[in-house]
Amino acid sequence: MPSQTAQRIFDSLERFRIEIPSWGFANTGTRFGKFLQPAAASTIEEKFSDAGQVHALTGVCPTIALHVLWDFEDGYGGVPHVAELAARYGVRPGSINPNLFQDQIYKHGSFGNPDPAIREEALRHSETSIAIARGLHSRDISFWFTDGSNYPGTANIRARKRLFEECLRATHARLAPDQRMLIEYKPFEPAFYHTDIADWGMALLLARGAGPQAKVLVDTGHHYASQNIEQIVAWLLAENMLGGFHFNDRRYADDDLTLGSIDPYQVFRIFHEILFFEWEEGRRADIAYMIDQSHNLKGKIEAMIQTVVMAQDLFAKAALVDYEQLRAAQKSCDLVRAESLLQDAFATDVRPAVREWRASKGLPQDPLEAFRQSGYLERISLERAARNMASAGSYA
Ligand code: RM4
Ligand code: MN
Ligand code: MN
Repeated sequence: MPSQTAQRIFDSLERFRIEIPSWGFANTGTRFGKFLQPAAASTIEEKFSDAGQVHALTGVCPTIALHVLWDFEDGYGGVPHVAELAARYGVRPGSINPNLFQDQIYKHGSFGNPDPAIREEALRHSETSIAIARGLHSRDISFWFTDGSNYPGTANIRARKRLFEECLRATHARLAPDQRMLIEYKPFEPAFYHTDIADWGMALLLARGAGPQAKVLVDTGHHYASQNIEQIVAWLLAENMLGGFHFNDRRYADDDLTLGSIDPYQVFRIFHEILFFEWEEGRRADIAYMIDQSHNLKGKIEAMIQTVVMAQDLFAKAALVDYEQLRAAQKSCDLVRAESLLQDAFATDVRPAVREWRASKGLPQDPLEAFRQSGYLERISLERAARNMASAGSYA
């Protein structure tokens, strides 16, 4: 491989970090049930331990996203324990994800709920989440709302929009100057008729209205089939409103499949838009790259390593696009040349250089193989099996 290409790959890997979600290590399922895995993590300590493995083997996952409620049973009281686990397992707390959907009170919504007492409760939870983030030196609080309705006429869509604007502004006012709030959108599920924050335009308007520290979070699974996600990314970048990603792949809906398992070229195109923007602007985009996946059939740690490796490969490929030539080809409307520049970069086998980079960092060249050899999975399977297999496999 010409050394210039290898150098570009190395440079791209030096800067690429991706956050893994605590919930990706836990038993999860579908609406129809859970398939229990003997090695799944069920405590916050086990999640940190598993995340620590992924980071130790890949070197690029220094932070773990945490879900309030699932990871902080005692709310703010859990902060010292989590800080201690972070030190012990070598991964820092990353984004803090409030949970405004699970409690019974949220049946008709949280920030969009017509009942002021429930909105108050939701605001209190958001405040706690911000305090947890501050206590753990986490910058980002990622909000995902399930708010919406299932049947026409049952909700006042405009009134709920106003309520969201108010509550998001109130939440923004609680942020410390160095914190950000990320607003995630999703077209449907669990609401099936209307969702209050259904797409990137709604998230963008609400983030703008909330205040300067609010940005949009793009979950790649949260789009209608065949939607052009990289265009959304390009627009959000141009508006300085892209805060971060939840990466996953999908075939039909919000499937939370392994990144790049269905359409790696799309992930490449997303990375390309970001790197092209950075080259043109001469500055880094401040983006939190995060994974939001749940593997109910694959081994969880293996799938997470597979995801991270795929993300690195695709990011490195995107870094190989020749921007000078691309700009010239776009200007002169040389369509085939312009398109080929992307295709050539995508077709480059970056894996040998990525392996070399890992070796240069003292990391295993093949993190998945290293994990399989490590004996970690066998050990935790023995330790956790009895508890896991005794837990509920059904949601009924
Ligand atoms: C949602 C959304 C959120 C995630 C939950 C578990 O579909 O993607 O980001 O926290 O799932
Ligand atoms: Mn998500
Ligand atoms: Mn999702």
